[in-house]
Amino acid sequence: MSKYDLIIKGGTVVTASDTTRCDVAIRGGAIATLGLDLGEADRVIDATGKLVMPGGIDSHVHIAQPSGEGIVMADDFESATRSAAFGGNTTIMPFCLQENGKGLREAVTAYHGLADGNCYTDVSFHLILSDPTEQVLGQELPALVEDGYTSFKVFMTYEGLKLDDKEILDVMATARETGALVMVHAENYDAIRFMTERLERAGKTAPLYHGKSRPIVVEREATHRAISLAELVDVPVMIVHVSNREAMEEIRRAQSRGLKVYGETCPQYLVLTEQDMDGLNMEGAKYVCSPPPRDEESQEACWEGIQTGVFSVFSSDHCPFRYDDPEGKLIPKGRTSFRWVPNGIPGVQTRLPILFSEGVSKGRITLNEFVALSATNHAKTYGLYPRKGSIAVGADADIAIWDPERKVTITEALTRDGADYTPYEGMEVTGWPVTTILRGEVVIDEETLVGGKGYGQHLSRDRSPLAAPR
Ligand code: DUC
Ligand code: ZN
Ligand code: ZN
Repeated sequence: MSKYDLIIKGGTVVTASDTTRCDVAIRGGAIATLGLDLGEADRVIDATGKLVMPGGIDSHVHIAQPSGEGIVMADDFESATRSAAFGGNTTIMPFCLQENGKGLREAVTAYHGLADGNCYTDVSFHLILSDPTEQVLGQELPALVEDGYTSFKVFMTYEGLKLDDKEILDVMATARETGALVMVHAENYDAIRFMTERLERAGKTAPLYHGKSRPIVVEREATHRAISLAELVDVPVMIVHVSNREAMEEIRRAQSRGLKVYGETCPQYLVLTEQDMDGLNMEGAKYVCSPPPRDEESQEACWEGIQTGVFSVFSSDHCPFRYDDPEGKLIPKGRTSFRWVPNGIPGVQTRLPILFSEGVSKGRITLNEFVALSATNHAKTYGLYPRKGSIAVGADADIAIWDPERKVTITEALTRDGADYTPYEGMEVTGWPVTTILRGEVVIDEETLVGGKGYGQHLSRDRSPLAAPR
């Protein structure tokens, strides 16, 4: 019998802190040894000339989430996790949405019904609180945190999802008591309603006006308010999907005052702009997401936030709808106003190639920063570390092997999610994940799917030290 199940030989191992020429030996799904001349294994993968990095963790994706009457999300757990694996990911973190008037536990049970046995990667659920009743905050939530659902998202906008400030304070207080982390979608609901009504009255209803209805000030104000509420409660907070300088500066200022305020940005804020929503007919709907893509200055600001550590996590906010589909972006009501166009774009597979190419290959970030932003910081922030997010003895053998020189043109044909388009069509990237390994099992082998659906598991998480009050 061989000493190991698998050895990855000849590659350069990159973690958030180190870059080392060594081999990786795996046994029983975990990393057993790092070194040279490790001996025999059942299988050896030659990674000469390649980078051996922790499998990506995407801590912000939406799968099979109810999204309004007549609208259906493009992915189920099978297609989303398949696409994630092709993109070099080994864990993704979708949301369990509490539907209004219903309980949270009910939502969690329903999502497990959809996910269990259907995943190519590991998954771990966040919760979305839309109805924080006394029962939910006093009983359901503490029990769920105890069970390993240690983070939840609140929305400051959207009909049916939006919480008012008092409700957010109540949720934050519960997070403080239970040790969970609150994620905030920061946009001002009333300001968006005000702008939307004015634009519609002026006949400005095309997808382009989605961006005009929620300008930067709307996000900046809500970001400031969310941080202030968290400060009042003395609880850490994660501001998700930050799109521009003003919101980024709010987070930076809070961090410089010693507050535990974390920031996330996404590919759409680095490479798309508002102009993408200005397509012929309804083409612009393909890029409608919230917050909306901004302008080139905002892209620069997001890079600055990445380079200076204001943003510790880089996620996709994968939220896929088919384009050419009356249950997707072309829902008939969407032609009457941007307000009805489903918000969200696909991107779980393209997140890391875009960050690698625009970041590492173009010299904006180091390889180690790439690993921190793509995996390690997600694991640390959300209570998966040290089991996930690094290449270290004893950790799960979750590994992506990258060809740093490989040039690829992103196309719809290449993306393996359930959407019928990619917002990054035609983009050329340098650097591509070729092999993805989940807990020692090869899922993607030289760009071919070989893994079994159902090997992916749900992960219950610890409370993160980053979620503890100061
Ligand atoms: N917020 C998200 O986090 N994802 C998609 C849509 C939205 O508003
Ligand atoms: Zn959001
Ligand atoms: Zn999202």
